[in-house]
Amino acid sequence: MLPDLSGPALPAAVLVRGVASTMQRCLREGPHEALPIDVDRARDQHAGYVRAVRSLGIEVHELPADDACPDCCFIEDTAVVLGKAAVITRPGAASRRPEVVPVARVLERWCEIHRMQEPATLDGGDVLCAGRTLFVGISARTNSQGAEFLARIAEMEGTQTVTIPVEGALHLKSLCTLAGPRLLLHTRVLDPAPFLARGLGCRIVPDPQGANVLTLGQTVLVSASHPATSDMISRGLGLGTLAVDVSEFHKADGALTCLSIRIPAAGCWCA
Ligand code: CIR
Repeated sequence: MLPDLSGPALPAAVLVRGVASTMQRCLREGPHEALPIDVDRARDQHAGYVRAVRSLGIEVHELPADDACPDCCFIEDTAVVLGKAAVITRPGAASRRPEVVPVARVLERWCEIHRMQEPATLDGGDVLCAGRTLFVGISARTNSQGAEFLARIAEMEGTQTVTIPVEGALHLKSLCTLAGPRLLLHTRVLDPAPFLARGLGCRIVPDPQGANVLTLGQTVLVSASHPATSDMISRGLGLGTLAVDVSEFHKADGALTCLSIRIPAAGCWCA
């Protein structure tokens, strides 16, 4: 079934995963790499994120953290849900591969499962679904075999795939996300040409690290660390925003989308 692009794009449910007590040992290479991570604060912020999602009337399923997986709260990277299909990824970082096991077990309840195999690698942070087009970043974490695997499943769901080379950022969605099925918010360093070519409107966000927002229905969740971006979205674009403090996750190269997997309602698009 092709997704309905006129609807409110509210996911049927969202999966999140708790913060490991070992989170200080997570993978990091971004601008905040040297800053210590406060795990208790990260847990409070995670609870705030869950509250914000629930406040929109969305059902949230929380998987417990695993201390053997310091990055486990970044659940987005472990699976991509497309219509009735869920692709269980093979994350680009070997240390993150065990994270997929409990995620697959939960998604099995709702979706038809497709497991990515070696040598394919893909992180969900590299996948941006804009209505009937899937943009997949080819990055240090996602290779062309991973993108091809996903493209085959997407095609069965009526969605075409376009690959985008990602440089100077961890994932494609570190550089751009959607404020609606046809509106891309991106940083200055991303070339919008492939998105414009497929009919998307493109707007630059003022904060260099501010492009990762999470659109849920009519509301755009924005990091409280990026007030100028929030202002641009609310005043400039006239969209409803909700500021969420995710500063501890920024220190680990994460932001808003990475903390959840969105399960679209039947026949609907969601970010
Ligand atoms: C990592 O390097 O894999 C984690 N520390 C951060 C992952 C963020 N994921 C995402 O934005 N989708």
